[in-house]
Amino acid sequence: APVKSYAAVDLGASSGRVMVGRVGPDSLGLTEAHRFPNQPVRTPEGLRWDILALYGGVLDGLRTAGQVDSVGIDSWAVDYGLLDADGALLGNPVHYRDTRTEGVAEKVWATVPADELYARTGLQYAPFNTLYQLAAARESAQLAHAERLLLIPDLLTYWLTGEAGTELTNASTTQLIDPRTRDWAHDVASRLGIDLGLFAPLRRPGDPAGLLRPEVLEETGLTGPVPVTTVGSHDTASAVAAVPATGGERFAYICTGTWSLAGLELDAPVLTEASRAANFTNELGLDGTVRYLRNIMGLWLLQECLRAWGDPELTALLRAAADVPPLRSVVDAGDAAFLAPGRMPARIADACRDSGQPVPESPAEITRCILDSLALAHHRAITEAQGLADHPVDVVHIVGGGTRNALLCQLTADACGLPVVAGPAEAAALGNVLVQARAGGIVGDRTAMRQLLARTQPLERYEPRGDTAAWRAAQARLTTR
Ligand code: ADP
Ligand code: LRH
Repeated sequence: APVKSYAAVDLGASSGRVMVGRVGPDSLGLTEAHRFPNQPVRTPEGLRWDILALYGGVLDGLRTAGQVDSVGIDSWAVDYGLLDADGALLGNPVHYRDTRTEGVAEKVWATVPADELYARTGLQYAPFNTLYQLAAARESAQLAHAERLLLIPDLLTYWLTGEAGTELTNASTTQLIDPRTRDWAHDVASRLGIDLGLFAPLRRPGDPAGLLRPEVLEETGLTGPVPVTTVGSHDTASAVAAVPATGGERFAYICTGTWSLAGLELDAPVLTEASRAANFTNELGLDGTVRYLRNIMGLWLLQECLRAWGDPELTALLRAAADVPPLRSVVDAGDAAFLAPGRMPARIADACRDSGQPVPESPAEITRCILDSLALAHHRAITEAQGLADHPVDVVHIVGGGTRNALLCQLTADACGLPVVAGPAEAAALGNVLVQARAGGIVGDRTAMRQLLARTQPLERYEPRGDTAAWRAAQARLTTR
């Protein structure tokens, strides 16, 4: 039986990687060709992605990956580059943690009220949704000169192939898509003066996205033609596609990395007022599915602390955190107050003090506070999602880099009172690879993709320990202030 090779470019907020997946009808292997840091830069204008360094990393990775049957690209959501009439990039893409969107939402809601916006787009409120970024940029010279807007994976695809498109799962994070029709919300855009003509035509996972340009072939040493295939270009869409749930399982998922994205895969969006109040989002997944989930600050909290502490060794720190008494103090890991970079240990200490809890001091204590808080937020999101969507689950799948953190996985099982199946760690890359393989006819439908993952990927199972009373008490310390 044929085995094909696919390059998955997966750009996370903390690192970018080019992975090579080898897929046969009953086999799936993944190796890392190249990993490179993703280091945003604070310029006089604000926080910017170093898009040229990322593109350089992609080219280096493709060179190392060697000859492949196809290439797919996914990255973090919502951000974009603007192109002028010549197709040239206008400035460095703005980072979603940049402060330019502060206070913008209120202005948007004066035109389209928040409840109406939710009913039309199903998207959570987050200051960085593309809609608010575009509203913030409204008067800018850059936007005035722009002819095209390309989301980050679409921008890199354009640089690799010369062809422009807008991939649907990632487009669903702009807040300009109607999750019921899976098409643009034209009325919302026009009322806000957002020109949907900036966006290239919609593409769906599996659609062809062009061929590597001759210059790219030359630079990477690959022999053409090498097609680029549209994948679930939102990293979370690719990661959810790679949840190794076996048929019939009633599951919730948590994609853990810089963020924790915790929720359910549904057939239809939940657009109720209760869902809006709980700030759940309805993003689009593979094959018209809905990713009904909540954004939780995730391991960003720990990443920022590590940076403040001069990057100590993680394994030793996690071992020490495991020995700290549990649930001494917790913070609300869903609180957007933790969005911006900087001073993270102090901000966590402040949040504990303000809620009348002991203040964690050592790195081990602060790390334990973060992991307890994430587990608590995971539990809360999964519990609320089940209620709001009327969709009970029996098991929680954790995928992404956080599966390498056994303490976090165990605490999540404990807090949820449910078994956790952890893995794969490189879920986004695997989802990316499998959509390419499906387009190439190597694997079948979504269920077949998941069964292949469950058969081939190493997974870790965590059973819940103790009862959930201590977790409920900790939650009460946060919600009854
Ligand atoms: P992103 O895609 O958002 O850049 P990843 O899915 O790569 O994030 O996950 C990165 C996170 O995974 C890190 O912040 C770290 O907390 C965790 N992680 C990575 N490797 C390990 C490890 N060996 N032990 C514990 N945690 C790890
Ligand atoms: C995770 C992610 C998440 C978005 C955020 C901006 O990488 O794509 O799904 O909400 O970045």
